[in-house]
Amino acid sequence: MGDDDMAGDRPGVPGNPTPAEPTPEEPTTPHPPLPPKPDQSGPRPTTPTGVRSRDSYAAQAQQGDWLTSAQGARLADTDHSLKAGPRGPVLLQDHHLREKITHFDHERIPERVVHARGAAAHGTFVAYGNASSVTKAEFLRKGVETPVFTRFSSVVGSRGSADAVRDTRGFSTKFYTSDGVFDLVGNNIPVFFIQDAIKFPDVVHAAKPQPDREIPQAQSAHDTFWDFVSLHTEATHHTMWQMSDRGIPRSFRTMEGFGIHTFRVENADGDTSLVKFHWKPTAGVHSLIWEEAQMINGIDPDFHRRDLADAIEAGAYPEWELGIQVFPDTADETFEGIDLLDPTKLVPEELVAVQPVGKLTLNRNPSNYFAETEQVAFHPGHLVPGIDVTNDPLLQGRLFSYLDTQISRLGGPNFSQIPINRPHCPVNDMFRDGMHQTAVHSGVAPYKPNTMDGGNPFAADPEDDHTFVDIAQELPESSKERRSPVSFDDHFTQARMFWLSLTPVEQSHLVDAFAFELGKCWDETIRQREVDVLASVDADLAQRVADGLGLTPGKPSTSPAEEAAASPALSQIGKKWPVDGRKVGVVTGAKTDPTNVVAARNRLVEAGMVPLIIAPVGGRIGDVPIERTYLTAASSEFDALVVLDGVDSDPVVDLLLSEAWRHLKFIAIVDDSAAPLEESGVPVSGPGTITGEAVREVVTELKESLEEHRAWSRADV
Ligand code: HDE
Repeated sequence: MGDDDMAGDRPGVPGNPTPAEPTPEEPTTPHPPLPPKPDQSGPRPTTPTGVRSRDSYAAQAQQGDWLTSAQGARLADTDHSLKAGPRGPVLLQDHHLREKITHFDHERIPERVVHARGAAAHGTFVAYGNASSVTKAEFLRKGVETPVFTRFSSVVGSRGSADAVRDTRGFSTKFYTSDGVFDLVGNNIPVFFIQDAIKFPDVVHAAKPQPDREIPQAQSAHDTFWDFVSLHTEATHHTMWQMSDRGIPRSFRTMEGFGIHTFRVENADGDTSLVKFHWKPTAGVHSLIWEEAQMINGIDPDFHRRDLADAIEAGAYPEWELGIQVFPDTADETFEGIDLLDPTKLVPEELVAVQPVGKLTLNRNPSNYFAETEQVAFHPGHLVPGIDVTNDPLLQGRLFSYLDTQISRLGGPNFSQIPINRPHCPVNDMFRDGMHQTAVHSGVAPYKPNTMDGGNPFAADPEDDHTFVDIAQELPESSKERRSPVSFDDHFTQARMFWLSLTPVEQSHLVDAFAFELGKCWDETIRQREVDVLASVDADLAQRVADGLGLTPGKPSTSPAEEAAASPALSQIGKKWPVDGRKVGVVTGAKTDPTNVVAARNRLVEAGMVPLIIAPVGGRIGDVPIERTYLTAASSEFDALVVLDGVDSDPVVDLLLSEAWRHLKFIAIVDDSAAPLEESGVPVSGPGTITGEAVREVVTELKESLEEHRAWSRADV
């Protein structure tokens, strides 16, 4: 039998599944002539940032042009139940009514127990090739392009919760590689709450809404959360990140991602290394301001979801570089005293640089939320040749959990046959039957060894780089026990490192977040206990949080933080980033010169930003459409404001300007627009205020300023 025969990838080879055929575009039975299609030449539905392509609607349409039953019978009426006369009772024999309602009754599946609220997109990943020195993973070979599906999520809230809550975010990518599916299921925070998977139900039960009243939704600002984390101090490092600006990202597009755990990789020569995965957004790492986030949750609960979809729709494709930190695979799995198996620790980039190994571009929105974003099933055990797990006890537990949860969420063991989960390479797994089986398997011998199907499937060659072989690892002699390594005991030093790495304005946000969250706890002993925990991290931090709560910090624990060096890479402030896709509100008034409106729009577009024209009422100014009226404009939608000439004072304009000011947004003023500013109490020449005679001048200066994201010099710290 030749190599080709052994490939085992063709339908019809005994034992192979016949892959479910893609749904045909057209029904197979001939139609009588169809009625003319409805006129679709009218204006297209628009999204806030642009025109939605008709294709995305077309893709949602079902096959054919007729309304049919689930069995394909054409229907003439789906608006009326079958009744004994127009005023009579509904008849049990109404099979269409019963079929329609029965299906509707079962439309919901269990939401994810964590990460229920999410948004996703399709894209591609292109490898730079430099990772091949440490891993033989095919998708990391130079120039290889791999289709991907990435899902972002919050953790605590339920499926309908708001996007801009203070929480950790999930960042999961499914790589459909030619060697099988690889899932990188990470977060936007590089460390985790717990060190051992057995504590996951505890931390999640503590963070979820309290069981008596099922409140608060999607918040950690409540007693049970702080009760748990103040007692379980290994959570401290993660909690510091969550209370920092990282807990309220500006956009999924401006989040870093982290695989958290250390993975073991193997190159083509059989050499192994330990690696940590990082995602670096090309748009920079940016966050919201807490008051702004709270407003957004009321004004636009879909803020992150909308931002991702709109950006892709507008062609501003979100991008990240995948990076790796590489460590020698030593017997103690430790680097410079940092235990690489402890998921509450990171390795500062100043010690080991993050090397970019490829680029992810998200360029297509899902056609159907449920089919794709809801049904996608990630699993850290979806590995490819060249990448393997380590003994991190958190990762080990995840290897059980993700498969297990899909069985109840997706209704059985065949979830990998759902289109979004299907590998893009041949599958010949000998798994048979089960709920929702869609493959029509041929052959009679789904067992091994066999002769009945000619021996198929055949074991792959372990020497072949495309075969998954578990990377061998010698284990030290040990006893069976429930215990963590002593090196896991330091809960505070890296929390202190994080605190020391933040700029003063970031530190003050973190202090305010602790004071806010603990201030929402009813039980004073819980507030006090967390302040005492912070005393083990840093005395200044603990004192400032205590001041906000009217408390006095207790003594540090017997094993407080050791001296720590700052890691400047952990701060989000001080760098410059591209401004592409940033939204700028252009405030106009009844007397604004239309030529200035055109100029502002054109200059902002040329500079890569997205202008949104705001006017007292809707319509057009000259040829320029008005995108927001004084009724629909909200400051939280804009990264900056440009105020044009001829704007009269108005309560809405006052509010827009004063909120933008409080939230450290740049405000650019053209010509004689000082009057509305004075009315709103915004200083005309304060930090982050740009004034100029001409539109060109202020837009140029605005672009340079916005590269720093916010007017940090305005912050009151
Ligand atoms: Fe998860 N996690 N997790 N988790 N996790 C799930 O799987 C779990 C952990 C993460 O967009 C669930 O399909 C355990 C760390 C993301 O679909 C579940 C433990 C990290 C997502 C589950 C962890 C994550 C999940 C719920 C402790 C960052 C969303 C539904 C060992 C590295 C994926 C599902 C998506 C989802 C279990 C810890 C990230 C229940 C037991 C650490 C991004 O299986």
